[in-house]
Amino acid sequence: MNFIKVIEEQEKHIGLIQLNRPKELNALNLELMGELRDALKNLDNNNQIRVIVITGNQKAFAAGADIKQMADKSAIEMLQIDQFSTWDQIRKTKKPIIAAVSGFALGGGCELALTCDMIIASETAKFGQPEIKIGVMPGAGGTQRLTRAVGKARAMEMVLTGKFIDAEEAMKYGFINKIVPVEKYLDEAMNLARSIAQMSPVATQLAKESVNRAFETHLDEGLHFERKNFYLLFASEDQKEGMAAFVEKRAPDFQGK
Ligand code: CO8
Repeated sequence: MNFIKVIEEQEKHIGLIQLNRPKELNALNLELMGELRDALKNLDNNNQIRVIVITGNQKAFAAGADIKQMADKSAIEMLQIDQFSTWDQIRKTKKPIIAAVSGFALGGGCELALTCDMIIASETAKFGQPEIKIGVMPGAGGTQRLTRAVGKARAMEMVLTGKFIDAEEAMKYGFINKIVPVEKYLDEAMNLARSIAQMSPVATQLAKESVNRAFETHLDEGLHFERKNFYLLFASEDQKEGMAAFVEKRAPDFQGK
């Protein structure tokens, strides 16, 4: 791995990925994205891991796709490189992913944070879709996910002017979970990861899938999907353990089965 660092079990049940191109503000080149896709796949397949945290460094989560790598490409070359198939695979990660964001989360970096399931931001975080300033537009889901997250008027403003918003605004718009002092953003993301890692991984996986379905379908189909997953969980040992533990007034011990 040249552009990311992976700590399989940062602590029990939690996988940590750090984007690691600090000099380029973690600009997302094709190699980095390939490494990220592979790392997420490995963590998703690792039975010991229940939650994944993705972070950058204090100055940047990621300042977007690598502009230098794209600058001279033709439309056909971009089509053939097909970088979005990598993004599609990342989106299919079954385990919950928390983005721990400090500094710049711009363009593809903002889209990557939005691809995660929750965002913990430092008070220095800056989110934006500045692609319009370099003659393009968001391409990794920004026009869709940002719009669902913040509503049409705000998404239009961000996408059409390229303006950055700070953590306070992002919180007000409802697309991040929490703002913390800069020295604590990773700790806070780990705290959130820890609380999710205590739950049944079978239940968290199906719950994530069901919440995501709310953005992909109409209510009737979404409710049907939720119900099927709810029933399915009664086939898990974790459901028996969780409910027995409640009745017996003890903490549950979930095994992911
Ligand atoms: N691509 C390539 N290099 C970058 C990028 C980038 N996105 N961002 C920063 N860098 C490099 C700079 O070129 C500089 O390198 P060098 O030292 O060799 O000149 C180094 O990182 C440090 O950057 P700055 O000197 O510019 O640092 P500042 O603190 O002065 O400014 C900014 C920070 C404001 C973040 C500034 O770097 C900036 O505006 N960056 C570009 C932001 C941007 O436009 N992002 C959108 C890119 S397009 C995009 O994301 C399309 C997404 C859809 C496809 C997704 C596929 C992955």
